Amino acid sequence: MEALRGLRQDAGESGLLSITGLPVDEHTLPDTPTVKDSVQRTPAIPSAVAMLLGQQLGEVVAYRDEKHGALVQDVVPVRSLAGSQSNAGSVPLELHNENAFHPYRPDLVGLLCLRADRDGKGGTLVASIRQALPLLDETELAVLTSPRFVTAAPPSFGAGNATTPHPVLSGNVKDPDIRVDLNATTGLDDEARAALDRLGAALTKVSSVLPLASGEMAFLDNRLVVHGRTDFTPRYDGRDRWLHRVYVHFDSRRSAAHRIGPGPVLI
Ligand SMILES: O=C(O)CCC(=O)C(=O)O
Ligand SMILES: [Fe+2]
Repeated sequence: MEALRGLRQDAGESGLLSITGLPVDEHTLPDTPTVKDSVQRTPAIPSAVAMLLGQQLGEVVAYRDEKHGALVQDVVPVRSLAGSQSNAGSVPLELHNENAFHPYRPDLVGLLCLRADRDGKGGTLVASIRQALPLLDETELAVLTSPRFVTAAPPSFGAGNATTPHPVLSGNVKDPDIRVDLNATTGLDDEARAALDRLGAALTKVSSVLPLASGEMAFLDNRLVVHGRTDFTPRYDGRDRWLHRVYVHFDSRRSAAHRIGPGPVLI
């Protein structure tokens, strides 16, 4: 509990916290889902664990237009989406803040591993802006902190809609927040595009694989950390890699205008 409180206060250099030894029994788990937009709606121990830890940290929220607005979502490979830049793909997934296009993106992303990739290959990639910042120079930082970037929404959220121009780095210049999706954010001019390339290279350089084991849950501070995924080889046989995902907001009041009624689902 102290570690969870610590994450809320300051997520440290790596911007994440990993909790191991959670009650997930790989042998009694059902098959890994294989269909698109799979979610957890019936109670089970792993989904309860993901919810309880998420609720301990803040308010678990979801988005109406993503995975049916369910609070606990499955991250599993789907055959028809194998080549997509999405959590259902199995090609390399580029580094991104979760829902970077959204004005009320999650503060934390929680990933609970039910089944790790059997080949030990598929894994979450993480990179913290705190580690990448020293690799950027003053000129690049000046560009990245200016509103010279837009981020496209994914198809499920009505593709074609892009954000209004936003900075990629904001807040304290010495310890900024990051808002970027290397697959969906574009610079509006040559200088902005060049600075974005440099940021992408710096993040890639400091990125590492988060080796999530079954029964391990990581919470990533989505204001400091971008994440992605390595490629891997799913078999779609019920034994593929399987994560539960939850999103956490620290202040649920802030997104009131984006909520559907009083519940935790955002538009
Ligand atoms: O598969 C993963 O490890 C992460 C995929 C991803 O970006 C997500 O679930 O938000
Ligand atoms: Fe993601």
